[in-house]
Amino acid sequence: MFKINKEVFIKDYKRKFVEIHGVPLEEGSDIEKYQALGILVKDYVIDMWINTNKRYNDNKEKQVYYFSMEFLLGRLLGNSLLNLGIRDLCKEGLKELNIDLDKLEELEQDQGLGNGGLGRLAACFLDSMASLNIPGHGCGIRYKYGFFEQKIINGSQVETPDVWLRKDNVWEIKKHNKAEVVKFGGEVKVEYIDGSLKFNHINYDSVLATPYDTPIVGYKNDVINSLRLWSAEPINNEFDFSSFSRGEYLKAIEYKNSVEAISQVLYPEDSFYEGKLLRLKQQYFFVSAGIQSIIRHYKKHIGDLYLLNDRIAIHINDTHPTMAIPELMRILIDEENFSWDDAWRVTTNTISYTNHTILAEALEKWEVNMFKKLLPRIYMIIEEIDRRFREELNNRYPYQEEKIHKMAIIEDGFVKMAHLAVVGSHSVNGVAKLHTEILKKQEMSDFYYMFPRKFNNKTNGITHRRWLIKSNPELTKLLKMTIGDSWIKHPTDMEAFKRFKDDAVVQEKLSEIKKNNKERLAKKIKEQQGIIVDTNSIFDVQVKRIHAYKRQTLNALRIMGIYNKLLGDPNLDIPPRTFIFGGKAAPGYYLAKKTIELINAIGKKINNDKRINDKLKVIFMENYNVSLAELIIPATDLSEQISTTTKEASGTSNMKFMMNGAVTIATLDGANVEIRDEVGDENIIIFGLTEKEVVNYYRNGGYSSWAVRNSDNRLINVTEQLVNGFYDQDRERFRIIYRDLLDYNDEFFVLKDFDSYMNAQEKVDELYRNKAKWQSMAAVNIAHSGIFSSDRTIQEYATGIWGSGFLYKNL
Ligand code: 26V
Repeated sequence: MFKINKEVFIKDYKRKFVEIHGVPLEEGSDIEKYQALGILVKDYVIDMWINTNKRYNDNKEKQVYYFSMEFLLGRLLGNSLLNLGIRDLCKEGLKELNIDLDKLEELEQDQGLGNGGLGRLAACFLDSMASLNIPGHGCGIRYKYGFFEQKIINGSQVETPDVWLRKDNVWEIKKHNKAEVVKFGGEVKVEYIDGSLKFNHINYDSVLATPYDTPIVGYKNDVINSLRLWSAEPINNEFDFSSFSRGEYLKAIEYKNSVEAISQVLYPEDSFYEGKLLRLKQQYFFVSAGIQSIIRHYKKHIGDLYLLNDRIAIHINDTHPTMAIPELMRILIDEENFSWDDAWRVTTNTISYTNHTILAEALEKWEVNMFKKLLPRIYMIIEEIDRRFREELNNRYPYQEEKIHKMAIIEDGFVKMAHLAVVGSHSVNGVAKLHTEILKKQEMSDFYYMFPRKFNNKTNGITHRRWLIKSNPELTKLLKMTIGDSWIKHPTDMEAFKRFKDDAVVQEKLSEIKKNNKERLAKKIKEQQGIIVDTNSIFDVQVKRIHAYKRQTLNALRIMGIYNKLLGDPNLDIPPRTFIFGGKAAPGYYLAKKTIELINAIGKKINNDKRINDKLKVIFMENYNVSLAELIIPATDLSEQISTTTKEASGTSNMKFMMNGAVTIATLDGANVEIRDEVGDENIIIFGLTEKEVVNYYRNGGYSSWAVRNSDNRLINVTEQLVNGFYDQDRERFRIIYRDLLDYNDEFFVLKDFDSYMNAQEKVDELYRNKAKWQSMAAVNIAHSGIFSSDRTIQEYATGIWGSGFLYKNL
C-alpha cells in the first residue's frame, strides 16, 4: 500500500508549490495551494498508475470498458486522498503549515459532466471497480462545458454555462500520441474484390479525437484505473491561417468550430429525447474513438481478435453508446477481414447493456435520413443487422407482421437504439428489481420472450467511500467505535450496527451527529439565502432533477396543505419542519421550471409569515450538484422518494440518505422496494398507489383528477391557491401546473396520492416526536445500507455479466 510519512509529505508539498508557482508558499493564494496539492497527489499516483497498467498487460487480465455519455465525478481531491489512505496525514501536515485541508478541498470545481443519476452511477462504479481491484475504465466525452450552473433569480431558474476548465484541471493528462481519427459523412463504395465484398468509405470529414486520462484511485490497494475522456479537435490543428485566401480562411475557421462543437457541451436533458444531429455526432465520436483505441491496445498486447471477448468487456450505459455495436462490427469486418458471423459472435459476446428508464419519451430513435448521411457505413451495418433480425423474427413468428414491426430495429423511418442494444449484446439489465420486472413483463416483453437469458437485474448502488466516509466523518467515527472497521471493505458488515439501535448512548450520539451536520447545512443556507433555519426542526429533503414524474408538485401541494391547516389553527402542535428542495430543470422543460417558481413562491410567503411562528420554512437550494449533495444528505432527517410508482427506475439518492441515517418516506417504486425489504415496514414510511393500481389506470383508464379533487376540501383549496393570487399576484403564473393537474388529468397521480401522502406525513410527525423511536429507525437504516454499496453492484456485474475480477482470475 502507498506509504508516506508526514515529514516527507510536508517537504514534497513545499517543493511542489515553489516548483509550480515560482513563489514561496507563504505568498501563495488558497487556489494556488489547492493546485499544488492536486498536482502533488497526481505525482504520487503516477507510478502506481503505470504499474497497474503494466500488471493488467502482463497478466492479460480481462479489461472492462464502461462507455457512458456522462460521468458526474464531483470533486476528486478529497476522495483521492482518502483512497490513497493519506487524507489524515495530509490534513495534519498541512495544519502545520497553517493550511486547512477542508478549505482547499472546497476550492475544487466540481467535475459535472453528467445530468443526474445515470452520470453519478457511472462515477460510483469507477470508484468501486478500482477499489475492488477490477480492471475497469471509463470512456466518455470531455465536454468543455459541463452541466449548466443554476441561478435562482426572482424565484426562477436561470442557466449559466459551467466553465469548469477555467482554471487548469490538475487531474487530467492529455495523451497526444493516443489520438484517434473519427470519420463522418461521405459515401461508401462497395467493390467486389477476390470473391468478397469490400466497403470503401470515401469523401468523409475527419475529426481528431484526443484523449485526456484521469486516474481513478482504488481504496488502499495501489490500483489506479483510468477514465478516458475524448476531446474533438481539427485534424490539422496547425493551420497556417495567414497563408489562406480570405475564403479559405473563413472556411478553415468554420471547420475548426464545427469540429470543436462536438465536445463543447453536455446536453442538459435527461428525460426528453430530441433527435439532434449534434448529439448523434457526439455519440459516434466517443464510441468510435473508444473502440478504436481498445482494439489498437488489444492488438498490441494480446493479438488474436477472435478471442476478443475473453479479454475485453464493453458495457454501454443506457442506449447512448449503442453505436459501439456497429462500430465494432465495422472494424472487424472492414479492417480485420472478419466474416459477418464471426464479427457478430465476437461483438455480441463483448457488449452488454444497461437500461435506465422506461419513460417512452426518453427512448432514443434516430431519423434514418439524418443517420445515413452522417454515418453511411454504420447505417449499412445496422441495416444488415436489422435484415438478419427480421429474418429470424419471420422464422419464429411467421405472418405476425405487427409483432415484427414492433420489434424491428429500423422501422417507420427511425433507428431504434434500444432494440439494437438488446439484439447486439449478450446481457440486458435493469437497475432495480421492480424496474427489471417491468422491462421483462411490459416494456421489453417481446424481447424477453425471445432472449430470456439475456435479461437480468443489477440493483444500483452508491460508493460508501464518498457518500459516508468522506461526507459524514462523524458517523464514520461512530461506526468504527461501535462495530470496528471491517465494513469499509465489506459494507454489509454494517449490519452489526443494528445491535445498537436501542442503545441510549448510541442514540444520543446519532442525534448529536445529525445536529452537527444540520448546523453545517444551516450555515450554508444562511450564506446562500440569508435565511435562518431551526436545526431542531425536521430537515425534510427532496433533492433530484425536477421532473413531473418525481412529483416535486406533490411535495409542494403538501406544504401548501399544512400551511393552510396552520393558518386555520396557529396553535396546532406539530414538530417544526424545514422543507429543503434542490435540483435543476432541463432548460426547455417549461413545467419543471414553473415547479421551481412555485416552490420559491411558497417559500417567500411562508418564510415571511409571522402568524405561523417559524414552524415552517421552505428552502430551494441553488445549483444542486455532487458537492452540495455531500453537504445536504448527511444533514437530512426525512428523505423524500415520492415518484409515481413504476416511473423511477431505481433512484440512488434514496440509498445515500439511508446510509446517512435519514428515514425515508416513499412510494413502492424503484429501489425503494428493496430498501423497504431491507429495513422492514416499521423503519420506512410507505404511501401511495401500488404498481398494480398504476398499471391498471394506465391500461384501463378510470382516473379522474377532477373527481378526486372535488371530493377533498384540502385539494380544492390548494389547487385554487395556484390560480387565485394567493402565491403570486399574477394569477396566470402557475396556471400551467393547475391545468396539468386538472385539465390534463394529472398524468402522475399527484392528486390521487395526496391523501395518502398527508397521512404518511402525519405519521412522520408522530414518529419524530418519539426521539428514541426515530433514532432507532435511523440506526436500522444505516445498518442495512451496506447492501446498497456500489461494491456489491459491481461485484454482481463482474461475476454475472463481464466475467472479470476475482472469479475470472482464479479460474
Ligand atoms: C436520457 C436522455 C434522453 C435524450 C437526451 C439526453 C438524455 C440523457 C440521459 C438520459 C438518461 C435518462 C435515464 C436516467 O438518468 N435514468 C436514471 O438512472 C439512474 C441510474 O440508474 C436511476 O437511479 C434513476 O432512477 C433513473 O431515472
